[in-house]
Amino acid sequence: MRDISGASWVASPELIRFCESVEKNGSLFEREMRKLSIPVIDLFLEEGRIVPASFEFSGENLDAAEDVSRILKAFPNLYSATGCRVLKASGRDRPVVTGRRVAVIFSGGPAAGGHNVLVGLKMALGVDNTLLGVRNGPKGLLAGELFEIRESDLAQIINTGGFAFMGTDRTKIKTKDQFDQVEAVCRDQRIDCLVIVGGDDSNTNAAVLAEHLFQNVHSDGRGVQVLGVPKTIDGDLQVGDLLPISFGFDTATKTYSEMVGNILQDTLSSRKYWHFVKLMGRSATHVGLEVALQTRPTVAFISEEIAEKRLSLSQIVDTICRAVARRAARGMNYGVVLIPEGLIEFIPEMKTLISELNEVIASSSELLLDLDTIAEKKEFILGRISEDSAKLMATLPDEFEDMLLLDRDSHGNLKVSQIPTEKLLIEMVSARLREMKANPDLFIGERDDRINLTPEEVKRFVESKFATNSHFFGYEGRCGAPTRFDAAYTFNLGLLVGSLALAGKTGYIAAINALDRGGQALAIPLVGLIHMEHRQGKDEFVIEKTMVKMDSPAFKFFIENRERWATEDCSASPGPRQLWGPVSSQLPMLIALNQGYNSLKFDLGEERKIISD
Ligand code: FBP
Repeated sequence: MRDISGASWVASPELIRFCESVEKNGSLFEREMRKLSIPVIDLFLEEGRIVPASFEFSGENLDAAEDVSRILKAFPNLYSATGCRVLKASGRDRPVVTGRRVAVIFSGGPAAGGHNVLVGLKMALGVDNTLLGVRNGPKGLLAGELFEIRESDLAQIINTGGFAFMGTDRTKIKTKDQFDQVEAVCRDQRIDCLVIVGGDDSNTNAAVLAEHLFQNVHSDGRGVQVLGVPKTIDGDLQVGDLLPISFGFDTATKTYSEMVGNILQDTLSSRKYWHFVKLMGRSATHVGLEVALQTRPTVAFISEEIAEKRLSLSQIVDTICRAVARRAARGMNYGVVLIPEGLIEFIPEMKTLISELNEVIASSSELLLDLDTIAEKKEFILGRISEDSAKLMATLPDEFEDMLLLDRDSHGNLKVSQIPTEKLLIEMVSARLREMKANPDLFIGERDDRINLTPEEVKRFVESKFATNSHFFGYEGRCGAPTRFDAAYTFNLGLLVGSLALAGKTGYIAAINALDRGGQALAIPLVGLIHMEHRQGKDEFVIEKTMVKMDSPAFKFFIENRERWATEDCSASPGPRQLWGPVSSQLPMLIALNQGYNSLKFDLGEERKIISD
């Protein structure tokens, strides 16, 4: 008789050897990724070799975001060094520098392409200068955790996702002691230039550090240059047409778009679920807008529009219920709703409620500790907020009430990103649909504020099922292997920031624009981006986050089409990220639309094999 238990199976020795080598060198995919050629901006090439660029005034001055007298007071050295003048990279008089020590740090959340910044930076510095990596982000910088990045490391990290090679964290360097600590580390490790790869907050920190370290760090009176590289999947670090996008946005949105596209295909196949998908992206809704443009979901909310139109939570619930009822009336009991991560904070009444709760909880923290039960704490807090906020609280499901009351971060703020808004909306929409089905006459009819359905459609809606699933797509998008755009963009950003380091510049963020026509490498002065904002009761200098603009071509395209997406099945499935072939050169739609490009195709120069086999 044949043994079918598997006990006598023998694996092929050849295959075992192959599996062992995959185990050592990463997956087949990772191996092939390392070999992927990368487009290089023409300017960084000379006789086929990669070389650093020099810089000259581009002819463009930024309109300072802040009153210049305030900037001069807070950043006197930096302002005198850079002013608001934008520089452009040039192939003339390339810097010939040796012996410079540059340290690079990742700051904040991971984003795809960070490792290619390191590869580009190292190649721009060449063999005559040293690149040091900082372990574990700003926390590691304060502790002086630096190591040398060697040429042999590049072959391992090129085109790989995540920030794993060095690690990252969110420590904010803000106290005088911390600035002095950074200064001491720079002195001890003889650092000439610090490159900060981060988002709006980290680049604000870069400006403050650039001012602090401007001079007298080393015994000969020299300071330390500080430069920034624009990173964040949120896409909210943009400077008009000078800096169209931060790196990591393309990979994150293509990853989410694939997942949302697949779910849309599932709804069309099984025809029985409504999926509520929350998308990472913190406050701004660039991620949500791009995914909506790519996939055409049934309903998608843009937080900035909610704030602009001052929509209430109840109106948001109503928008979904109308789409559900209209579709149910036609026998379509399925759909996908996209919800931005920060939605809650943009609903004016919720914003007021959250800030009132924050204030009561912060000012009564000791009294609250003395109360034993959640019910007692709840009664105490609810008695101290406005009547409108208390009424709004009463409409929220219990689980969310508790979350709003109790969960605070170390600064005393509500952890909004952890609020499962997708589940909150499912509960509220389900409750409203039950009401609508029980009393259809109150909601359906010919008046403008009602849904106009025929008696037969009303019957179909009342008898319909509303089955739901919730999802949160976030961390999945931050560390995937970079798309071809992010791989190329970050490698060139690395070459650019390395060139700025060799050219002795400080207080700039590296930027590349003209993404559809070969790429133009620029340096934007950080002081030109800084403005004053009131945060947690204090005035602070910050780089403002770029939000979705209501008059932007991408948003207008979305609103012109969303009604059709809600009623008809016209979803798109962008599929998995492509690294080879025609689809691989596609830019985010939002960027191409807003920058006025003629096509979605990016062009950052000719492809080069960066590391030889
Ligand atoms: P950065 O702006 O630092 O790149 O982080 C972006 C982000 O991914 C947000 O979209 C999200 O809200 C947040 O990080 C989550 O942070 P954490 O890693 O601390 O959970």
